[in-house]
Amino acid sequence: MAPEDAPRIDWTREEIAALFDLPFDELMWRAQDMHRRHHARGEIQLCTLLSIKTGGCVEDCGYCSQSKHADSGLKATKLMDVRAVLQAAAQAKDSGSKRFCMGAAWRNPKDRDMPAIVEMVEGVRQMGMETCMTLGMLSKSQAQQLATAGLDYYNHNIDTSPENYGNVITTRTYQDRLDTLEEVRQAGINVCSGGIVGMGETRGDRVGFIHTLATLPEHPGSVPVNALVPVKGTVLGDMLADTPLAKIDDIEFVRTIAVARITMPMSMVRLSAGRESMSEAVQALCFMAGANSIFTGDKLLATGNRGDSADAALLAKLGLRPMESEEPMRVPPEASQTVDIRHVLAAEIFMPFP
Ligand code: SAM
Ligand code: DTB
Ligand code: SF4
Repeated sequence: MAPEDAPRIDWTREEIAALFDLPFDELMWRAQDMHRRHHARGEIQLCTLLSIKTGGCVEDCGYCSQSKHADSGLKATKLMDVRAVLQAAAQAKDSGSKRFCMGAAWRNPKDRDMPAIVEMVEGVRQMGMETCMTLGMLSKSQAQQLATAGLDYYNHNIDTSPENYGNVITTRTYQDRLDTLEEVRQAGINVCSGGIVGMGETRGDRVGFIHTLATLPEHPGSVPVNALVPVKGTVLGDMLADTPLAKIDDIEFVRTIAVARITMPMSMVRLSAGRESMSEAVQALCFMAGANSIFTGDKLLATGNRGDSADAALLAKLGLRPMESEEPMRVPPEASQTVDIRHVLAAEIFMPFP
């Protein structure tokens, strides 16, 4: 790796703001160039999400339909049965998913939940899929139990900048989130952390959001960037319904993806929630900007998603391929300068989903 490509964790806010300020074509060029240096070009990882415990959450995240504080009408459920989770995972594998993410609407897991959670991780790993869990805050011992079970990634988002955080969530602090990320890292589990744009935050908040992630002791292996899905009955969903102008500008969303790619070159950048209402052209720009993972299927956790056939058609239209390997292929910079015949061949024989 060329020295200028080594991941940096000393980014300043000024440098990140300057990236956001670049002319759009220059920003896109730099992001795509960085992407090709570190990732197999044209490959998108397909992930499936399953809500293993829905609704009734005591936290007050202003975007979330699963919070007890929201008036979204969502019915709370108990933790799913291990067998049902493994059945859903088997179906996801059959439809081509390489990564299975399990999410629970908890502030944190209770110790009595851990044996079932561990069985879920072990079962999904045995199917050969990458595993990710998002269960809220973790204690050291819970992080260690998940690591021992073989969990690949733990998702816990910082969601926004430190300054904006208190406008979105009051029941746990930014530091609580960073502490959980540190427990996860120390347990040896890959960190998955990102956030939401389109919550009425400023450009400065988006700079601060990326700055927090890009200056962690190690970059998160995975960075989900969600576009707010406005849900009626949530603080932010209602705010957006009342002030439609607060909706994030499409180009600004793409810029956020590009800056994430440039500042965290090795990370998977996941184009996560919000694709259902995103045009295909904007999604295509996000892939050009370096997003290389999506959630497939017609449901995320509690909200809708585009569905497999629409996504298969989009990837085919764009000539993108579902990622085969579990981990992104690290392409040495020298190789990225020349045409790699494997990609050409793969593109020629590409069939959308298996
Ligand atoms: N309860 C756990 C927690 O918050 O850590 C795990 C699940 S939670 C649903 C995971 C993430 O999904 C949140 O941190 C947030 O970034 C994202 N999210 C939740 N609701 C969303 C919405 N309406 N629109 C966009 N992203 C959302
Ligand atoms: C993340 O950052 N996005 C995914 C995953 N992590 C768990 C979840 C998005 C949830 C969107 C709203 C919902 O369906 O409840
Ligand atoms: Fe609870 Fe997670 Fe929703 Fe926040 S985002 S209310 S912690 S389920």
